[in-house]
Amino acid sequence: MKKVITYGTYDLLHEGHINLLKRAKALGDYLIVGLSTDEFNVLKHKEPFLPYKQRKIVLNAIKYVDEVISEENWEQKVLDIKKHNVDVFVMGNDWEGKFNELKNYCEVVYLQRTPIVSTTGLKRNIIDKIEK
Ligand code: C2G
Repeated sequence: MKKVITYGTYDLLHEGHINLLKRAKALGDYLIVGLSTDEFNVLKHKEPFLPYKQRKIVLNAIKYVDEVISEENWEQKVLDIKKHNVDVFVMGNDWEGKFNELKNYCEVVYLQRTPIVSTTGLKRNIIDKIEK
């Protein structure tokens, strides 16, 4: 079984996230998502709308996702790759080149980001609508 892993905050799920998860799953048979905890998002300078518990429920409901683990720090990826016998590490190409050291442990693939869509943009649309 070919195992794929990817990481992210996955707040306010949108087409870009789904496109990434769909293509990541297509690279193997089993997709693990390392979901950023609320505490790790503070380190990432991100303030998700949804807390980790809710973001995990949403991800677990997606047909491309086979397992969700917590992402608590920048350093855990190598341990995760070894622990879960991961064959492919995938990220959107906004991270192009940032995780190349993982090539010592598995294949590293950066996939084209879906243009235009972003959680930040969604948040702005929601706020604009509320303020109207
Ligand atoms: N993504 C995408 N297209 C978009 C938006 C996001 O392909 N329009 C991808 C990102 O490239 C990433 C994944 O969807 O691979 C999750 O996006 P985020 O939740 O924003 O992830 P991020 O905060 O970048 O966390 O250790 C890695 C970090 O946890 C990555």
